[in-house]
Amino acid sequence: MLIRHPEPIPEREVTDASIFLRRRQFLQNAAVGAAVLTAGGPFLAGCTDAQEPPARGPKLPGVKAGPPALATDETPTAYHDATAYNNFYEFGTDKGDPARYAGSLRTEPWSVTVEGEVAKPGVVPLEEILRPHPLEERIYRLRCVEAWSMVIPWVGFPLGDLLKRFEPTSNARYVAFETLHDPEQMPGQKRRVLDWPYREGLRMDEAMHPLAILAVGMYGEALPNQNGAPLRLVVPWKYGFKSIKSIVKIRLQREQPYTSWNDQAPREYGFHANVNPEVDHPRWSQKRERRIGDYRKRPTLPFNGYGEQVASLYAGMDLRVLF
Ligand SMILES: Nc1nc2c(c(=O)[nH]1)N[C@H]1C(S)=C(S)[C@@H](COP(=O)(O)O)O[C@H]1N2
Ligand SMILES: [Mo]
Repeated sequence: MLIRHPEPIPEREVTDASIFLRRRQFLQNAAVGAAVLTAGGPFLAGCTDAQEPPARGPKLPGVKAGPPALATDETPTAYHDATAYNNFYEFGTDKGDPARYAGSLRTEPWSVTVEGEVAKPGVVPLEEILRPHPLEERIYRLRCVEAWSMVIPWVGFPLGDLLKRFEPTSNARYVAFETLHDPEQMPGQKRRVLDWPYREGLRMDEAMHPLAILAVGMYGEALPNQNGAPLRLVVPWKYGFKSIKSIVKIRLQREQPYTSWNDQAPREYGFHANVNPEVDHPRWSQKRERRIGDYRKRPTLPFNGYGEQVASLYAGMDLRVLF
């Protein structure tokens, strides 16, 4: 049985997702506070504040600001919302499942297989993948096909800079990506909700576009597992499902690759999947979106607001078929 992206819940029926999340965080913190109190100690008694943020990791060193022309000045989504309201079906299909269960993913050691139409294929340890690339902060909008959105300050580097190192041949017209497939670490893979592993792909020209990045962090810190540690794709002008998480394989090839959502439900999810408010999903409108943290919906922008940068990639194509 195929589990699809859930239909967005009508505005009037929801408590805003972030309010829901904060409420749950409040309960968690209350539990932690209670445990601390039971342990006693005058010093720890001060830690019962329900607003206490969850433990955060160390800052990634040496992160520069990315090109200002590629950043949005919109306010980033609250860290808690971006790390507790996720789609990562390898850990379950509820929005809170990835945060709850992704702790079983082992991100060290990690290596990435780069193969296909390249002069220098290899199985490359993550350290080696990252070594030559300065890390940049890129503050991007993320628009999920389910009609919610966030603003996330990613830390990463251009995908194209990595691909060039492997010397693509003239036959490299597409790039295919795969997520880890290991049901012991990713218990959601024990259910056939998707044809595992999760796979995505880009045309070569899309992959070489400076907006397309590989992220290793967010909010200045290493990626939490639920956001796709240790390495995930971010393609901000496309629906979020293109931005594949926890990548173990990158294959350059002549043919358009298999991609999980498009191949399993082609009438609902396109290969290109460029954000397009004019093309409704068969089960809901794409005209507006709920920015997590806001109450009212806002209009969705063509190419998620990145048209100035990327529209030329699709010159002459019928944008309605690009959903
Ligand atoms: N491997 C994998 N990658 C994935 C998904 C997934 O289920 N598995 N979900 C996608 C979807 S639908 C979205 S909206 C984004 C969500 O990214 P975030 O949780 O970091 O906001 O991840 C994408 N990448
Ligand atoms: Mo999504």
